[in-house]
Amino acid sequence: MTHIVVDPVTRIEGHLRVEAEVDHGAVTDAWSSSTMFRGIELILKGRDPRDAWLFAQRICGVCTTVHAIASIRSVENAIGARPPPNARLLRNLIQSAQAVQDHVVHFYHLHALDWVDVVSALSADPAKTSSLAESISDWPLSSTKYFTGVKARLKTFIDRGQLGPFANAYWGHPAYRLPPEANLMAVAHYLEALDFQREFIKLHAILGGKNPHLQSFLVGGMATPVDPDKQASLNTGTIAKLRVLINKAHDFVSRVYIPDVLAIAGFYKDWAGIGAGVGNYLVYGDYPDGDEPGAPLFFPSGIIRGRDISKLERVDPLRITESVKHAWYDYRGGDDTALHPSQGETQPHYTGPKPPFERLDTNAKYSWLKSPRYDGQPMEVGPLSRMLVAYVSGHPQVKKHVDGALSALGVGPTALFSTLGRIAARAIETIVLTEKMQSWLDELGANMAGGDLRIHDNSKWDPATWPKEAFGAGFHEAPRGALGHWVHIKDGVIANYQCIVPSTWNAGPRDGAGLRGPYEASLLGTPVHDPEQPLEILRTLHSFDPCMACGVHVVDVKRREIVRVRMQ
Ligand code: NFE
Repeated sequence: MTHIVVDPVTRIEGHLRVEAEVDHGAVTDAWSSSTMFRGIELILKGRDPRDAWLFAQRICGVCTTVHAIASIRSVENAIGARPPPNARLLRNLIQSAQAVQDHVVHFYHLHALDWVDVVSALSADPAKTSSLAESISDWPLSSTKYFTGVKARLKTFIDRGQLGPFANAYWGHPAYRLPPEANLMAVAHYLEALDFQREFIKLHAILGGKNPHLQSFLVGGMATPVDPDKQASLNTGTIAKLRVLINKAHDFVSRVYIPDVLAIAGFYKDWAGIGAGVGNYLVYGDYPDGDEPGAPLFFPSGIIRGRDISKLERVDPLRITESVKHAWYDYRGGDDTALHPSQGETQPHYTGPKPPFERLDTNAKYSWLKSPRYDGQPMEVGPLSRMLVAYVSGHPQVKKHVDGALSALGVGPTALFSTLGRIAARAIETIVLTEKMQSWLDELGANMAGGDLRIHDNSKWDPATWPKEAFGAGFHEAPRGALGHWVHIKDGVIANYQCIVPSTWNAGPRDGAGLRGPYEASLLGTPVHDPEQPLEILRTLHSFDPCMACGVHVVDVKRREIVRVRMQ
């Protein structure tokens, strides 16, 4: 039995530590620990709820926008504000752009190097790489000359000993299986994806002033003026620019991202049987396709339990609780209570070992993440959950792409319950969104052309119109999964605020009943060829696209004052 510590897990956002027991070449137990503390809930107390989104959005710079949207929805839910159709469409466009950019960056820049051996690409034959690329896609950057250039660029990097983004990996590890030509093709697309994501996210700059942390949200609507004929508004010209960006995204995703995922997956089909995890999938649903309460959601909500895709359960958010049995927090009612987020508490209390330390005491508290549960059960959230729930709901676009991917790989739907399933689901979600974005843009253009320029409902803007006390919940499908914000407003200010973010669902520690969280459960049985180079553990962890910054914030263990900020 070997005890492995992976700390920090790199190529993620934030700080994650994983400890695992390995016996006879496979993981027999695992513990996931987030090593930073988030304090945004405490910062929000006493503030004007209309300002909350500006603070909440700073929870993370990777899934920027998502906490703004969840926050605004929670406040709108509490005070009864209803955004007009144009605001819904602007939000759908901003959210979907966020997901598309985030998923492309995740696949190429955070995850691909677990499957692609960059150093092996140096021995690739550019002519054979060109034939391979042309056999899987009609993407124009595929000539022998092009790949010769990429190879030379890579060689310059490596000869200088400055691996830059390619440093700190397990190059040459026997678990890498791609031939050199596939590795070179993937490296070329890694570099292209850098340019793609920078260009595509201009959509956020157009709709929100900047990226990250867009500035155009507003409780009750949006602050992006729309008028086909005004220079200072979103007008006919900017709609045309957005259309170009969306078309280019669809092009890149359908001709590069999807073919790469299928090509790489073809060499790693055994990973369709590894990394399944808890087998319960939770989706709040998102992208409203109408303006009345209860309007259909483009990605439907639902729960699948025990990998049973013959049944879909309705989500009841009142069944959500959080446990701090193994998290560095106190609850007034003690460690054995589990609280609904509307009654949630954030009382940090670090009781772990003093750094530097070798091992966490995993029988005690061991993470800054709480353990969210639904009906007391751990739930996986994210693109795989969304695509499973949509697939089971009979969503036509999702069904088309899921069936296409399964038949291309020659596997059945149960292959989705795996590390590879998460990767494929993320790619499928990206193509489905790039297809759908056009229609939201069309709808927005048509509204503007028809003279509907409303972007904000200000009937609830004045706190005098609010109840003396109100509770609200805001739900959103962030790139990494189901996100919820809960707000309690009293006398016009925030009395309590709680967030349960996707990475808390997925990366949280064991709960009061000792049940493992999704990361912990998904690592069971993972093969580990060499405990000194736990590449396989990274594969499964990265397939969730971890973001600890969303789950936590910043702590200085010596409690030194780093900066003092005075707010008026
Ligand atoms: Ni910081 Fe996040 C997303 C949220 S966390 S990345 O997506 O919410 O899982």
